Amino acid sequence: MAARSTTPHSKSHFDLQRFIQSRTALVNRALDRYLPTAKAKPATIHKAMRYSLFAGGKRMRPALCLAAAQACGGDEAEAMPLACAVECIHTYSLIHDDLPAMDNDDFRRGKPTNHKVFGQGIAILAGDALLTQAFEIAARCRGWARYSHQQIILDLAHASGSLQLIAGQVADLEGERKRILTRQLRYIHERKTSALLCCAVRLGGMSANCSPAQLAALTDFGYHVGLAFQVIDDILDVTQTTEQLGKTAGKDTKAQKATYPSLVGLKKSRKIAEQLTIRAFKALKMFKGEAAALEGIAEHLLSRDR
Ligand code: GRG
Repeated sequence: MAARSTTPHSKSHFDLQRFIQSRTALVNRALDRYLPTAKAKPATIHKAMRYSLFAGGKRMRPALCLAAAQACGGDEAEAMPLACAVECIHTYSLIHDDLPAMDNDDFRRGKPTNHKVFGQGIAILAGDALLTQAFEIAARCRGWARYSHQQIILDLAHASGSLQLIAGQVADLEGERKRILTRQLRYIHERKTSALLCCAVRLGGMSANCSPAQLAALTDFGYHVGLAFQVIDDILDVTQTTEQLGKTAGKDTKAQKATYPSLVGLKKSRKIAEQLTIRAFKALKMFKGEAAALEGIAEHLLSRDR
């Protein structure tokens, strides 16, 4: 893999598997604490929220958030509410994305989609509730000398609002069955995928009271990793099975959606994902060895098979 040759850390120095496993366990425990219990009334909505949240997501956004805090010398526990808030927003977006009025999918995270189990009304409300819950959780962070509560909440709201995450989804919906250019595809990827991923990285840095230069580097890293993530997602959609992905494979082709593989082919798409990852590595130069977890995750996201 081309990206590996530019990675300053070999896998022998950093145990990524261990990092991901341990942080996933911590994030799951924190999410369980932050959310109302499944018995809290009305139980249906809390069961539905928990159903999708604990369905087996890869937890890559929280991992990136915690890794960014680590890279800036912060305490990962301080970043935890922000890591969990991003995961709640991500899960809400998946629940809504799967609805019949959107991407109409029956399968997500290896299980029937939320609306298949709870019905469309509850699925819409579960998504809404997770979005709201995210801001309640984020409000629990303490705020830092350089980054106030207000700035943290603004960052999260901007990434998930109508100029970013939602804008990407709108362009995605409107682009179906249309011929679009790579420039327009990049616009969609920047918003529907990269914005929230980048926000996770930025919030991790902010929780460590990072310097403005560090925040700029993390933003650069998050932007490029986010784009690479979606290119790989497009590739996996046409190369993997539904069982491997835990979500319906081949959906993009069926919906006649423009993707990197459909526009430039699989080989060039892989090259683009590698180049974006190399670009992301370069952004981490200033961390001089403190960003091993971020580098490891970026490399893992490039070579992932689900
Ligand atoms: C407001 C009605 C309404 C809908 C919002 C914003 C939105 C719907 C959907 C977001 C669009 C979307 C699904 C983008 C794709 C991002 C992506 C590649 C998600 C998959 O992420 P993974 O692979 O998933 O990290 P897991 O399940 O592992 O967490």
